[in-house]
Amino acid sequence: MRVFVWALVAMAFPSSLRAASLNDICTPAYAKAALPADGFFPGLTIDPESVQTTIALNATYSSEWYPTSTIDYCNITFAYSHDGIANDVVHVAYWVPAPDKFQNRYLSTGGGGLAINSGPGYVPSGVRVGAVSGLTDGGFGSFNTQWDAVFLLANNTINWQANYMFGYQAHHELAVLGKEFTKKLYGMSADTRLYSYYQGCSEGGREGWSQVQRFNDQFDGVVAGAPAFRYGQQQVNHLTSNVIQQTLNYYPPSCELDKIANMTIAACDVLDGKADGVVSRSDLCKLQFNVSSTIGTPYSCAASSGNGFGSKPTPAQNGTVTAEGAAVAQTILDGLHDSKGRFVYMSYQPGTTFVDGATEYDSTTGTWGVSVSGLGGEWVTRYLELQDTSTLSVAALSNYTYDTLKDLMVFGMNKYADSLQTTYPDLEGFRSSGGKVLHIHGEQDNSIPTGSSVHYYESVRSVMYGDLGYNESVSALDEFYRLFLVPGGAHCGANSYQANSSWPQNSLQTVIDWVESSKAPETLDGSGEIDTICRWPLRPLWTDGGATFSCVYDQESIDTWKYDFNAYNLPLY
Ligand SMILES: *[C@@H]1O[C@H](CO)[C@@H](O)[C@H](O)[C@H]1NC(C)=O
Ligand SMILES: *[C@@H]1O[C@H](CO)[C@@H](O)[C@H](O)[C@H]1NC(C)=O
Ligand SMILES: *[C@@H]1O[C@H](CO)[C@@H](O)[C@H](O)[C@H]1NC(C)=O
Ligand SMILES: *[C@@H]1O[C@H](CO)[C@@H](O)[C@H](O)[C@H]1NC(C)=O
Ligand SMILES: *[C@@H]1O[C@H](CO)[C@@H](O)[C@H](O)[C@H]1NC(C)=O
Ligand SMILES: *[C@@H]1O[C@H](CO)[C@@H](O)[C@H](O)[C@H]1NC(C)=O
Ligand SMILES: *[C@@H]1O[C@H](CO)[C@@H](O)[C@H](O)[C@H]1NC(C)=O
Ligand SMILES: *[C@@H]1O[C@H](CO)[C@@H](O)[C@H](O)[C@H]1NC(C)=O
Ligand SMILES: *[C@@H]1O[C@H](CO)[C@@H](O)[C@H](O)[C@H]1NC(C)=O
Ligand SMILES: [Ca+2]
Repeated sequence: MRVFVWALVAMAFPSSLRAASLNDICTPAYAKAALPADGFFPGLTIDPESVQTTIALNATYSSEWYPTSTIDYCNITFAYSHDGIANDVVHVAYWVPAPDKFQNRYLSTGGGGLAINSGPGYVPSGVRVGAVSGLTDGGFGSFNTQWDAVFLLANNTINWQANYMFGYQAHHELAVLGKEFTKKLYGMSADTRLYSYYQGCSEGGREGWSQVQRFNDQFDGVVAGAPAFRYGQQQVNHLTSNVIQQTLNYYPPSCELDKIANMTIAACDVLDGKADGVVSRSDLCKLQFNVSSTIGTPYSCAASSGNGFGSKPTPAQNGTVTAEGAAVAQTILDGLHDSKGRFVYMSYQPGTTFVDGATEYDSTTGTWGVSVSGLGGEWVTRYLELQDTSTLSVAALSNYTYDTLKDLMVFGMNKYADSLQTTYPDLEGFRSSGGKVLHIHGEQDNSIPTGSSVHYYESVRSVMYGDLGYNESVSALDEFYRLFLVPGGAHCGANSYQANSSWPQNSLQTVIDWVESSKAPETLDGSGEIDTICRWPLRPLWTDGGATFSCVYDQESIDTWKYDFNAYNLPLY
């Protein structure tokens, strides 16, 4: 039966000819005939009967990651399994453009948080530029099943297959299968080049880097936003604000921390030379703003039902900023230090809101207390303690010190060194294969420190070009790896607290131009009130009262982004 269908399809649509329309290719029979051949990817077996196709016409998508677009596509899904693993099913979905819109491109898209895909979040970005655009379910059960649902086989027993699939393997398979499927689907001749790309942010940024660090010629161009890499540190770091409050024994009312953030924004806005409500130079803010200056300022907030990142309902509040509140904020901004005062991990930039520092109001006692960070808590209970729970209890946290956090960071970094840490700094293989990476991070990210990206850039620079002078090594990196910090940008998007901030909406097109037309981006288009985003290590600066803009080299500012992680005996890349 299978052979018969193949023969029929092959006759109807000879692979050397392009199909006429999206309707023609959007059938299970046509898609089946384009599946990678048996043995194409040793160890994987594709199930031809699993193929499903869904056509969508005139569908409009909007995102901060690509201009609003109306597209036609066919969503083609199929399943495969890993040889030797019982009950293993991995689903992949590819959004396929019409044959006359196809531009010899393939795009993989990434996930966020504990999800390995973003559903329809990024795939339109590829379809609109003529790319087949893929996503994977990692083998976790369905496109909507998150990794944490399958990470443990039982309490104390890790599902290592799921761990490595999340870490990097699923994306490798998605891309290798996707590229072959694309070539066959459109009947590309052997000498026609298929360009391959990746786009993702947060966990999706980490997934992008996981590929760049391992699979040299898999992607020609990668857009990696705010990567959740240095995973062992990153996830535990969400608990740092909780432990600081506990150690200083002060739990600021939500309105007090919000006021401190707003006053920081108001004071630091102008340091970049333009009063636009955007802190474009958080490094100058770090050098010049003293949180103590907020002490005594009145604040008031209306009652709120809570919003985002698990924050809790809050009552109507008024008060004045206290010395204790300012001390908590300053200690958070200083980053995690161990009991010997050694530096363990960096914090968010000043001007960000204190999401990890959210506290919880107890209406019975009328007091504020700890609200354990969900991302940080689940990392500890499920991934480090191997218990099937997403909640770290307040009682358990009450035992934690700064040293506990450091120990948890080191434990996780080591345990998942080859799957999740994702900071391998030698990119020579990727470079020599001709790959290009566009690395983007909001300078006011409150979930993944902006400095985390700067530090990785610095690790790559020093590992690959440590024998060159600073500017010479930056020039060498410029050939294939460019980092852009988005002024005022929050976590993977514009910042609601800095309304004139924006997000570069053309990043995929930018990396395409770099790869296909050798147009390396000097700056990025900010797609908003701030239209130019400087390339690291250059920093934005307005002069003449905001009339003149330039990207400047400022050594004192650059130095604020250099970290000496002296709490570790090994280099922390
Ligand atoms: C899609 O939009 C175009 C232009 O507006 C229109 O001509 C076409 O009929 C629409 N197709 C469908 C399927 O709605
Ligand atoms: C693609 O199609 C599959 C199967 O119909 C569906 O489960 C999935 O949600 C679709 N994915 C997207 C991103 O549209
Ligand atoms: C944002 O920019 C607009 C236009 O330049 C300006 O009128 C407005 O005051 C700015 N917003 C803030 C909060 O500064
Ligand atoms: C911030 O101000 C306080 C109070 O004036 C002062 O004690 C502290 O040293 C200042 N910090 C810095 C880094 O200047
Ligand atoms: C501030 O709190 C006091 C005492 O709880 C209350 O009387 C007053 O109405 C509050 N003011 C505002 C602006 O909420
Ligand atoms: C697994 O651990 C969780 C959290 O400690 C616990 O609630 C659950 O009962 C345990 N499951 C089994 C089967 O023991
Ligand atoms: C806190 O630490 C003490 C001493 O190590 C231990 O006995 C206790 O069980 C811990 N409490 C929690 C809730 O983990
Ligand atoms: C790097 O070049 C800039 C000019 O772009 C110059 O101002 C700076 O001093 C140089 N830095 C070093 C460390 O040589
Ligand atoms: C801080 O600013 C935001 C808007 O940017 C506003 O919604 C909020 O009420 C302010 N918070 C305080 C405490 O003033
Ligand atoms: Ca500004």
